[in-house]
Amino acid sequence: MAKPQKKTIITCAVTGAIHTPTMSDGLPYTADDIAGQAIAAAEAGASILHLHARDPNDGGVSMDIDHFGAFLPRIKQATNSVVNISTGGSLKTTIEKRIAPAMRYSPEMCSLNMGSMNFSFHPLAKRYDTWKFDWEKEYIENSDSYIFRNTFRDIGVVAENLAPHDIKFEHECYDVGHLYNLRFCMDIGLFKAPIFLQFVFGILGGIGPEVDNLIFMKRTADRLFGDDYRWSVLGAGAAQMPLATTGSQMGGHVRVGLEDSLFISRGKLADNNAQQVAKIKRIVEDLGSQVATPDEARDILGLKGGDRVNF
Ligand code: KMH
Ligand code: ZN
Repeated sequence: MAKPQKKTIITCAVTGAIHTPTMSDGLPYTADDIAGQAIAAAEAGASILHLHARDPNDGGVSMDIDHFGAFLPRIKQATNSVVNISTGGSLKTTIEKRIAPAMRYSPEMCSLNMGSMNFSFHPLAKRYDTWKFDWEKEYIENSDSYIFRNTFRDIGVVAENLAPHDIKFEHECYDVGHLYNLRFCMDIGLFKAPIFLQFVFGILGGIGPEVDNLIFMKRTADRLFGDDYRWSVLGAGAAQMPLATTGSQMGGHVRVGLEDSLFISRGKLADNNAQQVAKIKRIVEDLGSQVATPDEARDILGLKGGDRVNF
């Protein structure tokens, strides 16, 4: 009998906030555009939508529950997608503010960053002369002195406050040490298997986007978590499509979206998120896998179900 084809989950990170200023017209920041692009990404093949909110007046990072509330119900009505709310906030937001949207809307998933780190994108400031909004240049220039704070206590605050909501975390691991942080958190009972790892490559401050590093992260995860984990690959910037392709061939799931790269190919800005989703879907299918539907993603990750969210 033929072996069933592997199902690959595509996550689309639609807008971002921490390190994605608005210098591409393709990047959505109003509720209408975030909802519209999220729905189109779902139609193109994304079964998980990783969502940040932005202030519609200036495109700035927002953890305001009303800004999330302006697009979440619309996405739910129009798609069967799994909604994943970010707890990343900006590099200046407190952990209490960062969990407020997930507490209010109780999504099936939310992100959880697994360690404190430098998280810098200051080299970008030299590449642009014009900015859409006043805050962007200074925010980007000063990112060389920001610390993305995710201490063990912060991780505990997220885990304990969100535990009653039965939310599956997208554990974002930007370096090998973050896998060990997660193992420690599991040993003290903060998270239950199966866990979902997002290996993040190419952030300045984290591990670089080389295939060797992907293999190293995967081998380390195998050693620490055995069979009790699912995993996905996120390459920032130019590494996005190549690493997603390699990761999918190694048995992983993939994350694309304008949050992590504004481009669709070398030097060419993407018009929208759906374009990137369609591209990785084409690649995954051409290489012999199938793309998971939202219900298949729920099954693979052990999610609580779209009827148990609060929006
Ligand atoms: N864009 C990722 C590299 C979060 O939302 O919690 C960072 C991120 C963090 O996705
Ligand atoms: Zn994010």
